[in-house]
Amino acid sequence: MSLNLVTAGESHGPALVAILSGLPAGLVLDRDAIDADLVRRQQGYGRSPRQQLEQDTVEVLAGLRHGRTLGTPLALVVRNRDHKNWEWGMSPWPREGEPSGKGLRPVTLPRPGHADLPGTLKYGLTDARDALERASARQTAVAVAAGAVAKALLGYIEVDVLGRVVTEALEERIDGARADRDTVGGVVEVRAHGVPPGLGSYASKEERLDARLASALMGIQAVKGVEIGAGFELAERRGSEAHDEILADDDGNLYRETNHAGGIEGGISNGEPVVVRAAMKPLPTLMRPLRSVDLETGEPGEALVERSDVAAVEALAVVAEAAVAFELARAAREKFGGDALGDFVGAWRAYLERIPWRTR
Ligand code: EPS
Repeated sequence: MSLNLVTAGESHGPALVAILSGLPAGLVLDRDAIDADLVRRQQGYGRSPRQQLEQDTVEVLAGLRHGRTLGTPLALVVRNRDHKNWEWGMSPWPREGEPSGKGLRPVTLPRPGHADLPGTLKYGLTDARDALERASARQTAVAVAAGAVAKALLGYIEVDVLGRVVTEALEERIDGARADRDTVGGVVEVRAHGVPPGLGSYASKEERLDARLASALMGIQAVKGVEIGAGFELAERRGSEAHDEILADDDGNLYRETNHAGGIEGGISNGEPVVVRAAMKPLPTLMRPLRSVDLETGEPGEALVERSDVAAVEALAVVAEAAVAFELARAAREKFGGDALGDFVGAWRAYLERIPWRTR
């Protein structure tokens, strides 16, 4: 039994859509809790005026009845309020005579750092908007909704996931960048407490929990670096200072006093908190643009300038939390299975009773 997620949607299209399959039946979903995460993602210092236009809320179109999952695919929708301002520009089938709108003005000056150029080359496009609309981090709204569902499932096995910004003086850096018409990135950390030992496997690289978390985090727009536990710092340490000694309490339950491994050894969770970090590059839409080339004329020019965020690091903390929660929930579904929620929770409980593990 595995959890799967497919999303669709463009930044200024009508809506973002997610289909989640592999949830057990009977999971209680609280719409307010999902919406609360959507609000968290929209907040944060340095976001664009777009966030005043959007008031993200989730709609469930399938897979839920009377607030409980049916064990069938769950269909989530987050609508784009800004779409009404782009309606003609984003129309799938504009009718003759309809106003072209700003969305139809072709984008031909790709922004360094965005998907504009590689997307245009890859898909044989003449308008980089056809690339940037899906590449946009707007898509993370529905991924956060899916992550909130994953967190609801993890709640039943007492796993708690929380993301935060670890970058220092972020607000000052954002103020400075805004004044210079520039952008900044930053670092976020996600910690998951209560993760039982045994999620993931060394059997293949696809099953390794650390590889899966790294892939999930690297899959978020603008992420350029990921580390697990002490990560890159471990390369500087000696083995005796890098590894987490194994201790037993009076009842014979095993625990660690340190967690440099970030809760994962051999691609498997070891019972300690799972700790991961992601580094975000500065956003590529610059009000004082970098050099680019007009793809239509071949002439040098300046990259596209349009409304954007100065930073979205605080949003990344929420998005990364959702990505980690989803991946942990997926690994937990593989380990504990069950068509009904009770089977899933029962398997978790029985497993914990038979292993000598002490939660911190
Ligand atoms: C984004 C550009 C901006 C961001 C957007 C991601 O969009 P707009 O051009 O409409 O202002 O606001 O993020 C969101 C809309 C969001 O909800 O996170 C980009 O180019 O990636």
